[in-house]
Amino acid sequence: MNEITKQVENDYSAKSINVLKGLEAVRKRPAMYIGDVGTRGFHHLINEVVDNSIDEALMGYCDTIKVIINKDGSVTVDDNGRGIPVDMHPEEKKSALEIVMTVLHAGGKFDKNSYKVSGGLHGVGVSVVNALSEWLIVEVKRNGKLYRQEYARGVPKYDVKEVSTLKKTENGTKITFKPDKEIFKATKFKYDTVTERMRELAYLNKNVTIIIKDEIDNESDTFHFKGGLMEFVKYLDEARTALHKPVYIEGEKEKTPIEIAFQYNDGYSENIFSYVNNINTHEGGTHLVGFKSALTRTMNNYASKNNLIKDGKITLTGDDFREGLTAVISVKVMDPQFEGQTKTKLGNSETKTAVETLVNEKLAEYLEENPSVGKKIIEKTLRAAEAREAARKARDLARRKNALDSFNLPGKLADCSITDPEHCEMYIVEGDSAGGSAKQGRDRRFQAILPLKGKILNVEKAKMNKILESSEIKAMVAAIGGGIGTDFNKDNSRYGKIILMTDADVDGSHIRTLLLTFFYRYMKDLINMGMIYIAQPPLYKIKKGKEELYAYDDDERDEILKRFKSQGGEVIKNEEDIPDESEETAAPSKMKGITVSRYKGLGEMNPEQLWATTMNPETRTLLQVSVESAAAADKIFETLMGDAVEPRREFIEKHAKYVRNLDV
Ligand code: 0RA
Repeated sequence: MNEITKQVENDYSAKSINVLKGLEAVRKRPAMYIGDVGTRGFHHLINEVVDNSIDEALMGYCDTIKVIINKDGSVTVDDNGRGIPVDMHPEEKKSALEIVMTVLHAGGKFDKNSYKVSGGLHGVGVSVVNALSEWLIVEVKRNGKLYRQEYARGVPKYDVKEVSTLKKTENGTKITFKPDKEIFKATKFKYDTVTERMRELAYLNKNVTIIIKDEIDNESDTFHFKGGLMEFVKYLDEARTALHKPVYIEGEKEKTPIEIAFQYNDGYSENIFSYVNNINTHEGGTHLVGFKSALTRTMNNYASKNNLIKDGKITLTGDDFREGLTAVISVKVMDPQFEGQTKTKLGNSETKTAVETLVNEKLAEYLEENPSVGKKIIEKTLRAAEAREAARKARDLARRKNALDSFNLPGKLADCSITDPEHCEMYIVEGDSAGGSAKQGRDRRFQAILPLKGKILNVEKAKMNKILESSEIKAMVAAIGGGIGTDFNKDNSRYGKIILMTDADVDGSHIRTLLLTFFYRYMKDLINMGMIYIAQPPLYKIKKGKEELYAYDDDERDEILKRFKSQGGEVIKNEEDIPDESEETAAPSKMKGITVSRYKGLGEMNPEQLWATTMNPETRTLLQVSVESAAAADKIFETLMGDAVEPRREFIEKHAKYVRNLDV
């Protein structure tokens, strides 16, 4: 062997070792690459693969993406893009395909000029999915041939091989992977979770058709929206009454492709969703700032030019122009800089100028051509300005009475003794009797209890001044202490966790939805920062002799019953309608009897039981409320709480089987 080949050999083995080290790093700390190993990270695997196909589509090479949840729990993502290159890499002596599939962040090296993401959790590359999969198979159609390679936990089983010759020049990439159960707790992809993102991607990329199929639950959908964001906005406002057809703006400025659609409805909330390279920028950023300032400026110019503000005293502010506004802004940025606490805030300053210039230009044009829409918007905005004035007065009045101030804590709040918010939590409890038990059962050092009487106001249908008159809402605002609405500042929250504890019945879930709607609309940052939780009280108490166990769902109850029965017990008292043959042949009242009782409300538990089952941090389970897709959450609240009856009926019928544990 001469010197040169030896050198190559050494490099080659060194590189192989690096690949293994890379895979090991991903498997050791998966959360660093995909956020977490819970349901979210699990579903993120699909998004990661689909994002690569979407990148192909963005460059105009791919128009159809199929996502299939297979019977064995694996997922196939199949696109008709160019196909991952398969040629040999001269230095590494490996197929480019193998490198893309096994080396962290290798994808970008082959393909520089695209709108890819830098930073954040997206765009880590398909090699991460490979490393976290029990097995993965990639098939590439390219150069009139079909190529294949398989991997086990990221390690290739064989070199890339040519499998067959294709008749015509078909191109594409097909990736099938099975998430590794050594890494993920979840094993089943939820159709609705996957669908939500696929629908969103189809709205954001109007040239793409996305087909999704679930071979386990036999569901499927095809998404293709010719109208792009125009249709997205209509979909978001389906349950609202729109005042006009969506305004649609599309163009490119400073090499930044920009697409925007918006419309006004007869409601009061502001719903603007912004995206950069298909990623939801929850915290907004320069593209959003550009849009807002162009909207305010152009609309104000239009109003004064056409003498639409008769009362000289009124000035229309940005907030006025966003009341009842539903908008989606999508930009494609070459080198996006993400900032903010969750890295979802765009920082590129040139993007502000780009969006602002385009909207100023196109919106002015649109208003000239559609004067009736312009007039309607200005009228709506004038009413918003009047309501704002009324709300300001109501807030001032409430403030003067200190009603919203945490200096004046509500009487029914049982506060905790520690004051460091990071260690404090507040339970919002349905009803005075459960509130009483919670007050006695709690650890008063760090747990505060705020009992609420029955149903709170539906904020989806109320204006700010009405909201500020509601005593239950005033109590929550004062107890939390961070203000409300545009004034809200999560850093002033007196508690790090706010836990909703409602009964496990229809009323309880309604109250919970009302509370979540309130937090989503008026203290959204608490949700963004994961500070809102839902308590999980048990559904059953199962007793055998002195032993008492709690079950949080039917499966757990059956599990416990099975164990008790195997120890020689028989159900003697079944207070619930449990289909159970042993009920018929109830045992004589011997010691071995089992009692099953169902908790109908929190109030049925005594303070000790409530502590042990639901409040003790060592043993309780809490559900953290997160907004996976803000657009989807908005739609859920609007549909469940809004005026339109038909979409609500449809929604409930479609989701009837999920509504029991509907998470937003
Ligand atoms: C690297 C380079 C090129 C395409 C791709 C990767 C690619 C990756 C994935 C993942 C799923 N589908 C995909 N399709 C393509 C460019 C290839 C060229 O220049 O022809």
